[in-house]
Amino acid sequence: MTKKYNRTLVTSALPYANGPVHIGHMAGVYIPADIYTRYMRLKGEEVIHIGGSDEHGVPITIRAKKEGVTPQDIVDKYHTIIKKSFEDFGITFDIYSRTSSETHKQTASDFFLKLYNNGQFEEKTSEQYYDEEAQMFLADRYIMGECPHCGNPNAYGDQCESCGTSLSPTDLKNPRSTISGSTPVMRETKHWYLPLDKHEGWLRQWILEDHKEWKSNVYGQCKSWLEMGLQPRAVSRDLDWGVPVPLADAKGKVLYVWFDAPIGYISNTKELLPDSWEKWWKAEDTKLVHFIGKDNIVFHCIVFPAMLKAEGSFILPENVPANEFLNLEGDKISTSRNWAVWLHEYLEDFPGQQDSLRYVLTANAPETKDNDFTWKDFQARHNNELVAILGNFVNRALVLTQKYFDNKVPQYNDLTMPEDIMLADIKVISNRINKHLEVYHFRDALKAAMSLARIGNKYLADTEPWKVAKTDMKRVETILYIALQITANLGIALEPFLPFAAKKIREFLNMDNMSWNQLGSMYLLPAGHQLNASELLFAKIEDETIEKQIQKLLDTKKANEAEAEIKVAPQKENVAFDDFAKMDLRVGTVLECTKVPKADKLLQFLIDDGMGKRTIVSGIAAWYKAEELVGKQVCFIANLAPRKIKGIESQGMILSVENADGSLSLIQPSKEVNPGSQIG
Ligand code: B3M
Ligand code: ZN
Repeated sequence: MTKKYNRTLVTSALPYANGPVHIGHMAGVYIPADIYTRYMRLKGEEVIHIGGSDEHGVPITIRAKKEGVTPQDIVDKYHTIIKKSFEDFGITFDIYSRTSSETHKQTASDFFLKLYNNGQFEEKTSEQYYDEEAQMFLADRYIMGECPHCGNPNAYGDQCESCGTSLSPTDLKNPRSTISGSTPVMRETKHWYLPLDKHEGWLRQWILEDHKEWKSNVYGQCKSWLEMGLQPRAVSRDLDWGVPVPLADAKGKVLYVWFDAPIGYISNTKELLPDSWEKWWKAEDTKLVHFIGKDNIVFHCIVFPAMLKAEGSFILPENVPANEFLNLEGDKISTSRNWAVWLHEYLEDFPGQQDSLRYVLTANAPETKDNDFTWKDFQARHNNELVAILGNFVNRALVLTQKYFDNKVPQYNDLTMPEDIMLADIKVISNRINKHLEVYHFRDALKAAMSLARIGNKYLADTEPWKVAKTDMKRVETILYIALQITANLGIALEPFLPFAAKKIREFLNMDNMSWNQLGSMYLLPAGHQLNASELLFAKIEDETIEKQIQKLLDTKKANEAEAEIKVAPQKENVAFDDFAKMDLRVGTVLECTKVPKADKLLQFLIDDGMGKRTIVSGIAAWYKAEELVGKQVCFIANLAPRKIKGIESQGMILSVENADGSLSLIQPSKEVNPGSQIG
């Protein structure tokens, strides 16, 4: 007996605010969540869709350090970009908030404290790498060293990206801190752990017995996690970016991002419904559905449910219909390698064509296994399905009505045999769309919706109203009456999938209201109903448009390969400190700078070296204009024996660094110093 729910709470994974959203996010999480939410709304169900940016975690702090900004700068930038992308693509959240909000910090803190005060955590002291220079404990991604498996000198503390082995920091040889470069030391630190092992019993029952209906990819992953046996999981980290652990003896510690992020669903609901959020999260007649990607299954089916159970007052998810991954042109989508189709960039190249991408990402969705997005397939599906089937049928039905009946719905006469069968088919299709949507089979649901257009095209091809018009207009009235009812059904059926096209169809039909339970009816538009002017729903995508996209990816691949080619020069032999101390390194101010005649690489500097003036010749003319360096400060070796370069006596060497692409950039003090200051 299926349980009766009075409301549905839809959540979709909170994307990390350290980069834009791409087609993998959309296919995996956000289009499915939006289809389901729109469907529930269309049915008149009480439903809310909760989303937001996940703004904590080490990747954000690493990006901030790399860009020389604060983590808040990073999340502010990408939260805005992500939010706009979702709006542009018609992903209908009831709220899209963020985990750096005050409401979230308070909610996550309170949640932690309730579990802490109820003794739901285990406290453990363990040894962790500490950077004495930076005076901070090092999260796994802040430690690099030699991979014990493949010798990669730049393996991370949690994984070696060249052989893929997952590691822990103590596995690394010659570990070094990515913050200060120094060798980290082990130091004791205390953290709080959620004892998942203690939740194993009820999780087994709840998932493996009570939720056999979950998608096989989700059920299977949970089963293997449970068979491996669950371990206590840390819910805190030594970091300065995140929700502070609300305990007196937790200075410098924050909630682990995967503890605080799912609580973001709750805090965002609180923001949306300050007075009534609890019924959505605590009443047994709420259906909670999490839309996520497969890498988040353990957090949404095991960790977060254990947190909710330990807290004691929350409901648990009814379903977690996670999708698998979408690849791009046969390769894994990767933010760091820029191997992605970014939503905001797609819209720059394909303005107003959100539905083409929504269509292909749904028709090709990785619902039970990883799938691949190629630009050729995108073009083929757009041209052969959206243009040739959907757009073509709608256009013919409307153009013929304009031509024969002055853009008004014609009379409806007796139906002969062929229509009866076809009309029955339309009813069957409408039921099929509902059935697929109910169980999150969005690919099948979209295919069923598109079959309405296929039936319409076949009907017009079989009845040929343009020929019949010569002899029997009564017959043409019936044919076009039916064709318009099918068009009206498309204006409803496509709403969850292609909201922009569905809206246009309804506008062409002058269909101001639309109710989902009318789907399958052949009486949506009464005879005499005035239609509006119409236009083509979709234009063909030409080869050169696609070639441009493919070329863009090839350029990215080349840039990645070039970067991968970069072999960092091996470290030179160690030198004794005394030898190093013989070098006299100084800062000087550029008084004059000119190009050396007939030497396109050389610049001649006159430097104020604090002791007087000196001339130095340097080979950086390819990368700097002489005039832009006057007044700047440069680092140089003062006691390098003078030598003649192109007849000019050069007294020392100006220091610059050579990048992988061979370009040179000057080494300069980060602040103005007195000329002649010594570098040590
Ligand atoms: N920020 C997204 C990811 O793993 C992660 C989801 C959190 S949902 C609470 O890509
Ligand atoms: Zn390795």
